[in-house]
Amino acid sequence: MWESLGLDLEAHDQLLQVIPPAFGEVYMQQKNRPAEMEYFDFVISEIHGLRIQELQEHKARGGKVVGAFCIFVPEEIVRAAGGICVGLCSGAEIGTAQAEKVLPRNICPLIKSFMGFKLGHVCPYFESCDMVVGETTCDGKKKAFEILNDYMPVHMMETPQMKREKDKALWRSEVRDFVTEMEQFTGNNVTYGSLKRAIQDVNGKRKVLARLAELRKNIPAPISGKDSLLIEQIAMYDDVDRFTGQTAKLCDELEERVRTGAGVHEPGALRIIVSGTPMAVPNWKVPHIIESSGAVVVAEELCTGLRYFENTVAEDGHDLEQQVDALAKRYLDIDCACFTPNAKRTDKLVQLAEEYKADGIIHCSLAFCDPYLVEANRVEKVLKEHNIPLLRIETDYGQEDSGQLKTRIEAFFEMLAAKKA
Ligand code: BJ8
Repeated sequence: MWESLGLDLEAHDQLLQVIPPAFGEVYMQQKNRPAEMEYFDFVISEIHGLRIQELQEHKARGGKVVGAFCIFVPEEIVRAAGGICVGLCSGAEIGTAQAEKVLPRNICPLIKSFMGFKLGHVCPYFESCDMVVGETTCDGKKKAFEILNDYMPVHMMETPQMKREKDKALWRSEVRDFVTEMEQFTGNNVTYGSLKRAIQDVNGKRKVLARLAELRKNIPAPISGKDSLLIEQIAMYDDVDRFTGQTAKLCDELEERVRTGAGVHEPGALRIIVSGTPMAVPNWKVPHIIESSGAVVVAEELCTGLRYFENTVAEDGHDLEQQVDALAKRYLDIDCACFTPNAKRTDKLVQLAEEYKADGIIHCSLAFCDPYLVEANRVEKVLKEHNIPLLRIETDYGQEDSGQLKTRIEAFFEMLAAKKA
C-alpha cells in the first residue's frame, strides 16, 4: 500500500521509528488512565495503517481526500461533497534538508515540517490527498502554499486579517466559492440536505469534545492533559462518526470518575492551561514536561484544542445560502493570532483561567511564529492586569531544549506553589 502511494519507504521507516517509542515514553507510563483511552492508543498504533487503508478504499470508490493545515478550512463542505477532510499534522522534524532547499532556514517548524513531509514523500496522509486547501492566515504559510502548489493541487482560501463587516463579506464569499470548488473537484453537488447532515455530524464531533473539556473543569481532573491533547489531535483525521462515538464512551467513563471523585493526579496538583500555536502529532513535548513535573494540563487554548471545537455551526439554515452564512460566521469566530485586533483571545484566556480553576498559563509558541510570539505581549499584559501567572515559551520540534524547558517550567511551578500556599 505504501509503495503504491509513492512513499519513500526508507524515510517513512525512519518516521515510524520515531512515533511508537515517543508515544510509549510519553503515554504508556501514565498512571490511572481511563480504560476508554484504549481506542485512541489503537488509532495511534495504526496511525499509518487502518486509517490510510480507509482513505484508499474511499479513493477506490471514486471519493476524494482533501488535506488541510488550518482549522479555518470548513470540513463540513468537503464532507457534504462526499470527500474526506484530513488535518495534516506536521508535528515532526522530518525532511528538513529537502524543505530547506525551497524555504528559508529560519521559518516556523510547522511550515518546514509540511514542506519536508511533502518533498520527502514520508506521510501517507499527505500522499493520499488529492488536494490541499491552504489559507492566507500567516505570511509563511501563505507563501509556502505557492511552493506546495508546484507539487500538488492547492486551493487557497483568503482568510481576512480583521473582522469588520467588509472582512466578513469577503470571508463569506470565500466560503461560498469553496462550495463550488468542492462540487467541481468531487463531481458531486453540495445540496441543502448533504450540507445539513455534514454540519450536524461535525457539530456532533465538536460537541463531544466540548463535553470532554467540560469534564476537565472538575477537581481532581479525571483525565490527563496529554490524553486530552491526543484525542484533540486524532479528531483532525479520524472517521467523524466513529470518533464521536468513542469520545462519548470515554466521557461516560469520565463522568463516573467525577461522580466517585477519581482523578489522574496527586491531590493539590497545579492546574495549568496551555495556550498558543497548534501542537500536532507527535509534538507532545511541553505537555509531557508539564505533567511529568507534577502538574496537570486542564485545557488547551490551541487549534488542537478549544479553538477547534468551542463554537458550532447554527443548524437552522433554511437553504444552502443560509447554511453558508452560518458556516462563515462560525469560522470567523476563531480567534487566531493572525487577526488584529484580537482582544477576544486574551479576554477568553482570563475567562478560561477562572472556569478551569487554573493556577497559571503557559504560552507556548513555535519558533519564528510572528503572530503568536508578538501577541504574547498582549496576553502577558492582560493576564497581569488580572493577576494570572504566565510563563512564555518559544520552542520547536527538536528535543534539544527539553532540559532547559523543564528547568523553566519547574521554576514557574515553584512560584505558583508558593503563591497557592
Ligand atoms: S487558526 S493558529 S491552524 S493559522 S505556527 S504556520 S501561524 S507561523 S498554525 Fe494556525 Fe490556522 Fe491560526 Fe490555528 Fe503560521 Fe504561526 Fe507557523 Fe501557524
